[in-house]
Amino acid sequence: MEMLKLFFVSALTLLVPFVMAEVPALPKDGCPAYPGAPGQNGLPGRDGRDGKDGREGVPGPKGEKGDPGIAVPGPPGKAGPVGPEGLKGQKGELGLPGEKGSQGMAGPAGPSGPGGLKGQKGEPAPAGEKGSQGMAGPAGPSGPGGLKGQKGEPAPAGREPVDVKTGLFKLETATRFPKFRRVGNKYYMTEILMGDYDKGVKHCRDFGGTLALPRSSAENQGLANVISAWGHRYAVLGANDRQINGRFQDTQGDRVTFTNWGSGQPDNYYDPEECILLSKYGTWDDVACSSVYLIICEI
Ligand SMILES: [Ca+2]
Ligand SMILES: [Ca+2]
Repeated sequence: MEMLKLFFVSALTLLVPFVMAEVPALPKDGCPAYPGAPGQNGLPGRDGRDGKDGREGVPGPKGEKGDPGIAVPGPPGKAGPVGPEGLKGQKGELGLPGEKGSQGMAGPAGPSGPGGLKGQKGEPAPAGEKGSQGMAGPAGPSGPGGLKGQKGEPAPAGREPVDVKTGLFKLETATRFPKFRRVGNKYYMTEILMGDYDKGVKHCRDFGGTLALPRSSAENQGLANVISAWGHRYAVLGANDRQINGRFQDTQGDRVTFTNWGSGQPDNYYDPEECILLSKYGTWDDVACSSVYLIICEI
């Protein structure tokens, strides 16, 4: 209805100019009027307003399935939760050797090595100045017997001669050793005991004797024979030069007067050499007091 009304209004608007042109206007002063030439058509009118939307139509039939679209991967989704630990993989192949490292720090010092070999004996020193006169030597051997004297007065009754008693005492002491032998007025005796100087001094003292020390050439040879007879090569003698090098004294502290040094001895070679060995050949050599030889006592 609204649309129809609008239509009539529009048609009337278009017809008005033509109706107005056909009717002659009345003269103001009473003179007849002549119609003029028809005017030109007016300008077309403006477009009317749009009508209202119609009612919604019935949905059309379903169209055909379209062509498959081009798959374009979407953006990556969020990281999922951490999964359980996987199984241990297989051992990989051996890698390339690494570069050579820098030199390490020096290690701790090693243990000290074994002692070196004994050095060669040095050249003999030049002879020293003449020394002062030594002490008086031992008494010489007794001379030939004198003429028989006159008969003296009878001795008073008394004790036994000293030599007999001493001899018995010595013999009694010597028999306490498994091996003993008389040489002159002495007995040399041994338990076939090995030891150094200090052990020998103590051992012999415990038996009431002293460490053997020949006081004469005869005793020296007798003792050398004993060493050999008892199956040994050396014995330690009862003297030392611990107080003054080169000045030997016996176990009582008395200076040793008889000696039988081997060639070049005493030389104090291993500085110090403060004790003495006697070889089975009868020669002496100064040696370290810690040296171990056969211990022979005397009384
Ligand atoms: Ca010495
Ligand atoms: Ca020596």
